Amino acid sequence: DRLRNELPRAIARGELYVVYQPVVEAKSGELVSAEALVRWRHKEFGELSPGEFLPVAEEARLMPAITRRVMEQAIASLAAWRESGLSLTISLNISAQDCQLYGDLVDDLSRAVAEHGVKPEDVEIELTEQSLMEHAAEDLVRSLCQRGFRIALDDFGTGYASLAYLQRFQVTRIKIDRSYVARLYTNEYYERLIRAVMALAGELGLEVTAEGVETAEQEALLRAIGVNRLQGFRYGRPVTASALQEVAAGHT
Ligand code: G
Ligand code: G
Ligand code: MN
Ligand code: NA
Repeated sequence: DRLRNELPRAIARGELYVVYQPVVEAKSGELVSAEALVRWRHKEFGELSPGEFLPVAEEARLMPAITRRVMEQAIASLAAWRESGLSLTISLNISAQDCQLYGDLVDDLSRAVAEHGVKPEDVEIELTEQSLMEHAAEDLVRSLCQRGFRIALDDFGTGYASLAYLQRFQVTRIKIDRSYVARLYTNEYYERLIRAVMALAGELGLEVTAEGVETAEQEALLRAIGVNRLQGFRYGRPVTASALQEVAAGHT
């Protein structure tokens, strides 16, 4: 189909770009981090979301080419924020296909942070349970940790064998999938589930971020439960790097 044919050139021409969604500290409400999310500015179709073109990229085995550019742009943005006095961290999504095919990922990422003068500790890599099931994931995660990058388990609760993976991989953060947050007030079960995740995280010394926070009620409950960080439309939609800087200015 058309997207499939156009994607390689779109990547080469830089039609893919990165937007950043704010992440706040639950206690203070302070902006502390941002998640990098890829977009495609298509000449005819306008802005395409990952849901529309990442499946095409997977099929064409183009995820590593995309991830390379997302990493480069995101690290450059992180450096720009920090130069302007904004002390944020950043998180990047790595797909299962990256684990399989992107052999130079850690080298490329290390080079990017070195070139831009940022610390690996300020870069968090989000992997899904599906990614961790890849054979190559164990070496990849170990090598990322050795270089000082942080590891987050994304979309927590939507995959398999989460508990085993928390032990086996050096995960430092769990991101609770937004489907759980969305159901918080529809069913008491979900509140108990998030409390259970917090207890588990406490035992294992992990931090927890809740995704998809939209309402004041959700925020109040998640804060009361002790979730560390909050992300969602309540704090902002994904925006360009410079727009995030303005969000931060309004924040303080
Ligand atoms: O930005 P949006 O809310 O539409 O993101 C949809 C999904 O696409 C998210 O679940 C996210 O994990 C995934 N995604 C967004 N950007 C990237 C990226 O750069 N790499 C990978 N692997 N996944 C991404
Ligand atoms: O990495 P992940 O797959 O979780 O990507 C986050 C996705 O969730 C993005 O597509 C983003 O646009 C979306 N998103 C972020 N915040 C919210 C929110 O508060 N509500 C909803 N419905 N979606 C959100
Ligand atoms: Mn994510
Ligand atoms: Na997620």
